[in-house]
Amino acid sequence: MALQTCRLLLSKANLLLLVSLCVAVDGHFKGFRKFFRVQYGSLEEQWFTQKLDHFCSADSRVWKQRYFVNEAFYKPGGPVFLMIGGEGPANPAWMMNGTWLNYAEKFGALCLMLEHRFYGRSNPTPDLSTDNLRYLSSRQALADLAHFRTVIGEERGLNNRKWVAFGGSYPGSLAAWFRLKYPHLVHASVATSAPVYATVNFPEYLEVVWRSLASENTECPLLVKKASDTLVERLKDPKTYDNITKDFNLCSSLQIQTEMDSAYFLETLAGNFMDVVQYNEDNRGFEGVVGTNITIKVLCGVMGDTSLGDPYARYAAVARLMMDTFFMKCLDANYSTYLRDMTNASWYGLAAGGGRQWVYQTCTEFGFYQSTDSPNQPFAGFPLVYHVKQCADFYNVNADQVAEAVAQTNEYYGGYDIRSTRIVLPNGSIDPWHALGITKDITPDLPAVFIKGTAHCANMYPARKEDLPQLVLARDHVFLLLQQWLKQ
Ligand SMILES: *[C@@H]1O[C@H](CO)[C@@H](O)[C@H](O)[C@H]1NC(C)=O
Ligand SMILES: *[C@@H]1O[C@H](CO)[C@@H](O)[C@H](O)[C@H]1NC(C)=O
Ligand SMILES: *[C@@H]1O[C@H](CO)[C@@H](O)[C@H](O)[C@H]1NC(C)=O
Ligand SMILES: *[C@@H]1O[C@H](CO)[C@@H](O)[C@H](O)[C@H]1NC(C)=O
Ligand SMILES: *[C@@H]1O[C@H](CO)[C@@H](O)[C@H](O)[C@H]1NC(C)=O
Ligand SMILES: CC(=O)N[C@H]1CO[C@H](CO)[C@@H](O)[C@@H]1O
Repeated sequence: MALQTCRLLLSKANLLLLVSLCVAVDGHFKGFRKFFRVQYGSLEEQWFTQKLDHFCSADSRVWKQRYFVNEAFYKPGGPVFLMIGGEGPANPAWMMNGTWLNYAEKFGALCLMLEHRFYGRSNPTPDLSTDNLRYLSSRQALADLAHFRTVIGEERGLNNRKWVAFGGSYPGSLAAWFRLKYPHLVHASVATSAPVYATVNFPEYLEVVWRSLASENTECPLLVKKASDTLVERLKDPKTYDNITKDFNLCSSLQIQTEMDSAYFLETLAGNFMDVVQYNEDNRGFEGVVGTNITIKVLCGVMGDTSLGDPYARYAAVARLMMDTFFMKCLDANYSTYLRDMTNASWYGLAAGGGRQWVYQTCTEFGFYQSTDSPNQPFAGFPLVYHVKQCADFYNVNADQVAEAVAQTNEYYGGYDIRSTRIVLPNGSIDPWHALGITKDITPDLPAVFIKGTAHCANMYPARKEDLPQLVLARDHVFLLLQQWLKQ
């Protein structure tokens, strides 16, 4: 989100706070542009004229889409690398760091990054009203990519160059689908941590969270479960609310009026673990992301620290650690506030960083709801109905419509059944998203690259000396595939 190229899909409750996919929020990068100018001369943001609705020829409205170019590595005759933006602002940090640039250097590639419509500064409509969000979809985004590819190819004389698409998380799926749907425009794709299968209910996410916590310490998820169960039990008795308010440092005294209130509160707390697991030890610091030193090891350390009291007290200590890390004075776990922010259609609203847009895409295309509906996971209290109800609350989309939209998405893209060539699909074993990814080679031309022990999009981040040997190998593996494919 995130995803941007790859934050994607964190728990929704934290979207308001943390949106920044694999290519994260550019707001963190003050002074960044200045540095760019010095380094490369031409890394300013640029604007591309795009149609609002690619599927209605009668609609001639256009808007400006943001993109970035890095020509530093380009050698005439080289390929063109296109980084696909996702569910958050495109972060120009990716034009300066990232594994794809190492590849670009070796292949003499021109590097482009296109921001996704409706995210960051690529704002096609005057606001984010539900009516305007009709133009937000992966299909429109792919059509944007196709038109961008065609026009830039003509303008810069790059039509007969080989184009390679890159993306992580939701943009990873877009990278695979771009090759699938527009094979004449893109020669190969690197689709990292791509959830290619849409599903309304996604309880497997929290199952992987259990396993990833257990891989640190088998006790850890059991302690989390104990804490979470205690909390759920206490929530049944309003006399405990004053204590809970203090324990979790809530911004206003806890009131539970509806199931949505308790579910939102419980999901927010679980989100601390979900986000840390999803990004565990990823090298995201270069994007300006804070809190990268909070790892599974740190959280399990707190959960195992008996000096802090019972598991419930340690769970509260984790929440306070996260607040300190993200400079939050208190925890706002109020569904009414969330509802108010998520329904604000202004580009200046608190959810316009991507939360309102991304949840709309889940309601109208993907589902992906990280529910507590499986018994084999540590949390409780935010079932599928809670997630789906938000579609109605925020966009007036009902449960049947969500189910139908998700089925259509799989019908349109094929889900796991990808029929194409030259798409590599790396996955990380502790990333909860791998459960919807491609985990086995489909054909020799559609290989999966499995990276044991790494999290979401790990192979995209800049290399560093602490990287696991299998991560280094995975990066080399992708390089060798590209080398082979660029000769074809
Ligand atoms: C609130 O916490 C205090 C101090 O730990 C404890 O004595 C009291 O019983 C708790 N109140 C309720 C209603 O659980
Ligand atoms: C949540 O926020 C709403 C409006 O913003 C307010 O009326 C309500 O009292 C708050 N509830 C809690 C539990 O803080
Ligand atoms: C990012 O790239 C710049 C310029 O090449 C370099 O100076 C910097 O050390 C890199 N940062 C990271 C985190 O790799
Ligand atoms: C993480 O880093 C921040 C900033 O450097 C530091 O203040 C904090 O204590 C660190 N937290 C942990 C758990 O290491
Ligand atoms: C939406 O957010 C903007 C920016 O924060 C604010 O000015 C506006 O009043 C909000 N609108 C509503 C209806 O709350
Ligand atoms: C965790 C996971 O699903 N990993 C899979 C990633 O892809 C490889 C194939 O390269 C599978 O063997 C792994 O099981």
